[in-house]
Amino acid sequence: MRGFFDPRQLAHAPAKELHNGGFVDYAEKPLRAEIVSAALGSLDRPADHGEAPILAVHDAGYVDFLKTAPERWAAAGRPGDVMGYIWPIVRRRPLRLDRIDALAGQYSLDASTPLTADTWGAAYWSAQSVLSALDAINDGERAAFALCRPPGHHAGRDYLGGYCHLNTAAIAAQAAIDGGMKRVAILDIDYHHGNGTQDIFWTRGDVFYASIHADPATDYPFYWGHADEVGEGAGAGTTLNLPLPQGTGLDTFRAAQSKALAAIAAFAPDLAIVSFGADTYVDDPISGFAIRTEDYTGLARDIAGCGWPVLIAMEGGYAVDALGANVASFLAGF
Ligand code: OKP
Ligand code: ZN
Repeated sequence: MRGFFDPRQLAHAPAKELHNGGFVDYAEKPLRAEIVSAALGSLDRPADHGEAPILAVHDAGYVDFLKTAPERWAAAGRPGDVMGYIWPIVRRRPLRLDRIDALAGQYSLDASTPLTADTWGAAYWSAQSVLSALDAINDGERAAFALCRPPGHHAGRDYLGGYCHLNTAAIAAQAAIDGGMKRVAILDIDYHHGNGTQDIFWTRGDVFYASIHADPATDYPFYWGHADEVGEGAGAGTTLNLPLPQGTGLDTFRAAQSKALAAIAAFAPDLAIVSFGADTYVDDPISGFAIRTEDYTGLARDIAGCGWPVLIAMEGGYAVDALGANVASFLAGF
């Protein structure tokens, strides 16, 4: 299987994140990608597809914010990474404010996703990696892997969050459709619900979003991923949320995945994109499922057996010691 990764994706390295009322080391560290890249060996560098496929999904003002916020932050005399601390949840009036703190609130979902001067470049090449994986599928590969880091599924059209800036799965899905595919399915099997992907395709009938994740009543992102969220308008019925309790192991997870695969089969996609997070692993430090390294191969086989071309985009996975083996186990199923 061909895989894609660019070393420029490593440069994004925020110092700390806000966690449980204090600052801790940033969990989404460059080492994650180094370990996966080393475990897989031959990953190719992506081609540069430019900004157009990014702007086909993301708001231009938001993209400008990602590019310019770090220098504006520094110009305001701030020593650390860019982090919002006020969120315009009330939205009383459509104000257009220019103060960096106001913009950080407008364009972010949480305070666990700091920006550095290297974030835009890393996110840009993460998006190029997923676009090159799509190229490989268009060239006839049945499966392709993108080592996306930073990850993408929490990023919406105009917001960052959950360690994510550009929604790589969404960028690939939109590019596939713009390239002539009629229907694309996204299967999100990261431990966390992919709120950004869901939001982006909420009213779309041509992109099916199915997610298996920890119950948002107990886990991030809390406000998305409940079972009654099914899409609206032309997208009514093309969102499927299967929340599972903390402690979920292989059997329950696999049964949920079979349900998702059956729903996707009924949708008859031209392409399936898997948002793959290895944070369902039993020893993941920030998650609570109980999938074991050897389990990932069977889960991937179930997906491969459906017969669609499959693009695998990396999302989370924070147990760095096991991350290489977990990703290799999953890809072995294809
Ligand atoms: C990203 B992905 C405070 C809690 C914030 C954010 C979790 C993001 C997970 N540290 N945690 O889905 O793996
Ligand atoms: Zn996750």
